[in-house]
Amino acid sequence: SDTRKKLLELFAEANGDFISGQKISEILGCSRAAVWKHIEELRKEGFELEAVRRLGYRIVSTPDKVTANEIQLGLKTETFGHFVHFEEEVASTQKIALKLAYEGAKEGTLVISELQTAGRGRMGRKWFSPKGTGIWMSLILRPPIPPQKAPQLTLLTAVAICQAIQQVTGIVPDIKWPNDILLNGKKCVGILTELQADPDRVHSVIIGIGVNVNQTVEQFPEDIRTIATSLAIEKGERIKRARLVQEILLQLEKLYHQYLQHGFRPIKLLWEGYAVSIGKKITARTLNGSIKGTALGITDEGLLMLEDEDKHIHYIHSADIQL
Ligand code: BTX
Repeated sequence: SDTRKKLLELFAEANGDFISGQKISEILGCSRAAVWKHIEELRKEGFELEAVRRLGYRIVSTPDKVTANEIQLGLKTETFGHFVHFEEEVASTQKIALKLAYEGAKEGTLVISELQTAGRGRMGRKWFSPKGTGIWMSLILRPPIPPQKAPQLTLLTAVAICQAIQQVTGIVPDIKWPNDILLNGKKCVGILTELQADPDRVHSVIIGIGVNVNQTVEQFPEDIRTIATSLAIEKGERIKRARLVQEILLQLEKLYHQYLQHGFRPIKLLWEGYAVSIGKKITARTLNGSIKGTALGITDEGLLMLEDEDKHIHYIHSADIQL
């Protein structure tokens, strides 16, 4: 609710200091009893709040949850994440975001869950999304761009996530074209962009983001244990997921505005700074077969340029890359 949002903003501004019950009720325009009720609800969600007579309330600690409250406490974006649709458990956040987009949800609407029972990867693959350990979220965008430019948003998202990971953990990740983010060569993030469009106009783009945050090695299923990792494994400590969500939203919003104003060029330069495959010999497995060659870079549209042994350059829209 709006009152709840204001209350969380107050606590964020107070930065761990006390705020008097009187002041809260004045600013929120509600009774002291109503303030108390909101405080009780936050406690039920796992927020630890201290109440001291005469001093008022202060937040001692926040739970490691990804509820709307957790995400909005201290969120610095202009619009991204200002509306959050949270559920404890979903089949896939993509499905919900698609439905909300269809019903007219605003740009920047975020769908997020603690657990996905049918998390989706690309080309019908599965994305493993266990409870309470990762970030499983979908963001609704409505970019005024022609549909063929939509793949650029996948690359933009990858850059934003790398910047956010760097901000929060100090670790510098690598990007493998088009949508993998790697730490020490293992996959830590997956991005899935789904487009709803007419031939000449984009209705919405759903940006699906999966980040392995606090999983231990044993918590990965055996078939991906050697190829997957989490931030906690690489960093050696747990990370507050909501904090990372906030940073991802902030970096995404910044890059998105930059992109709409200045186009893909500046994003491309940032992307190349994180890319591992460029200049290397790789194999690209596409739906029409495999191509071996040297990755020259990406085009201004975001396609991969691959030079084969006959010096022929292939422009690739979608593939899996083996280094
Ligand atoms: P992808 O097709 O590039 O990667 C999927 C492949 O990655 C799987 O086949 C498997 O080998 C491996 N994999 C599966 N789960 C994990 C994991 N947790 N960590 C590392 N590797 C894994 C990538 O697809 C796009 C994933 C997007 C996921 C988000 S989560 C929120 C949103 N909702 C939803 O259903 N999907 C997106």
